[in-house]
Amino acid sequence: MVKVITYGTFDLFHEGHYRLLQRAKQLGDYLIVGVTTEEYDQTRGKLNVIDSLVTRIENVKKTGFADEVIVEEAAGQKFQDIKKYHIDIFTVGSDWIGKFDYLKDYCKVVYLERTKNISSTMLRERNKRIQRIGIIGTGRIAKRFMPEAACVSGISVQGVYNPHIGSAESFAKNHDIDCYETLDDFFSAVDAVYIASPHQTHYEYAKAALEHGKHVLCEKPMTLDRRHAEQLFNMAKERNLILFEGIKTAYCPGFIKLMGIACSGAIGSIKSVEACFTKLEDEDSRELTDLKYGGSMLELGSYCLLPIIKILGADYERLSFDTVKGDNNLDILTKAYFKYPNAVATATCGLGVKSEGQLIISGTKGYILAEAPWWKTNYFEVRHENPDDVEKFSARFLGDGLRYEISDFLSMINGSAKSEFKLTRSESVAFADIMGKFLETEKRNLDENLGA
Ligand code: C2G
Repeated sequence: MVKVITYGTFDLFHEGHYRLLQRAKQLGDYLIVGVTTEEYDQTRGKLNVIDSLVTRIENVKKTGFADEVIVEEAAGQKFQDIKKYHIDIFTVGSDWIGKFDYLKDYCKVVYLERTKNISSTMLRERNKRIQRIGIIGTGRIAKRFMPEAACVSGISVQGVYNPHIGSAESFAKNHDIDCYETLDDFFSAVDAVYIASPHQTHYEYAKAALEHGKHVLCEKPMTLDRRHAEQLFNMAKERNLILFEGIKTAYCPGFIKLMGIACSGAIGSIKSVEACFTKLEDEDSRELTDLKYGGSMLELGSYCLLPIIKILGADYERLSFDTVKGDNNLDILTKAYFKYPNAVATATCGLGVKSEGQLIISGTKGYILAEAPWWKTNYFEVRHENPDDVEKFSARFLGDGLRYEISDFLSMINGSAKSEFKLTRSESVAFADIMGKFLETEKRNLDENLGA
């Protein structure tokens, strides 16, 4: 008798799960299915699981393919189960290719092709809660989105669009999703859109997506102009759609905790925020060669502006920028200075200059220090005059962290407003306004230099 084992969360049971179990059963004579507990899913960073363990087990049983259902409670259990149940074949979907090769020492490992499209008929009939998402753009950040989206229950990445069809095709092939020749075809296949294209294209794509009735998660900076940001938010509101700027830091648990502590009075009244993020880029990279939309501020500014605007607001009295330029006149280092009625702030970002990337929030009773990479907040300290008086805080930050914003995006689509405070519409508009002011200042400086 050939014994097969497979595992999964099987949340919001859908045709991908059904087909996986059907083929798993066909691999042998006896199929054991391990269903994950909520606790295990939390530790492995799977977010937004909706159905209870009991419901998920029932759904697996209803298929009739499982001869036995067990519960998967912890990492490392797979190896034990293989020994305990004398398993011949371990199988799982192709979204896990390579990840379970270590089990090959104990049994055969088979990756079954994952089901590419969760069909709309099935969604309509059985499960309206799964959102089909499409990606616009095929760059680095789009690649990171794929494994992160796989950690969020209730979302299915359907396909990708890029006007350079060759790039779309190879991305689709690598990630086992569809690609589309026209934007219309793309929009008709999805419920929501993730925009990960070059900065200057965000506005047009977001507008088109909203016009097609799609929810939008847009990479930062969402737009480079206040009016554009306002217009998009108005369009989303009129159409009852979610528009969400993807600054991952804003949604990660550690940063939310840090904001909570900062605003709790623990360091008194806040008088200064200093945020610095530097990341040395290759001289030939897009970030350092795109003369119109490259440079440090447009690339990294959103992260540094986030704690400043969240804590001190957008009613600053004065804002100015100083930049250091590379040979091609792009800013390799930018400092933005904010003067508030009773506080100050600086945002420092560099693609061609390296520095200590810290977030320091100073108050009348103490300060908060978050070391780099504070934009992936997993640890920070609250310090006081007495150097021994240090409170330490830590929080989980899993993977690339995009899963947190994806999960919040999804829960907003599903009607929960609980995540709205993490990055508000007016904060996003303030960021767009600052980016616009930065571009204007740069243009003015360039004109003056040319005139001189
Ligand atoms: N699956 C699929 N097609 C889809 C979606 C999922 O074939 N469109 C497969 C997955 O590859 C997995 C199974 O269905 O083999 C269950 O998927 P999930 O519920 O998403 O569980 P997962 O997080 O993949 O758990 O220990 C847990 C396992 O390692 C995998």
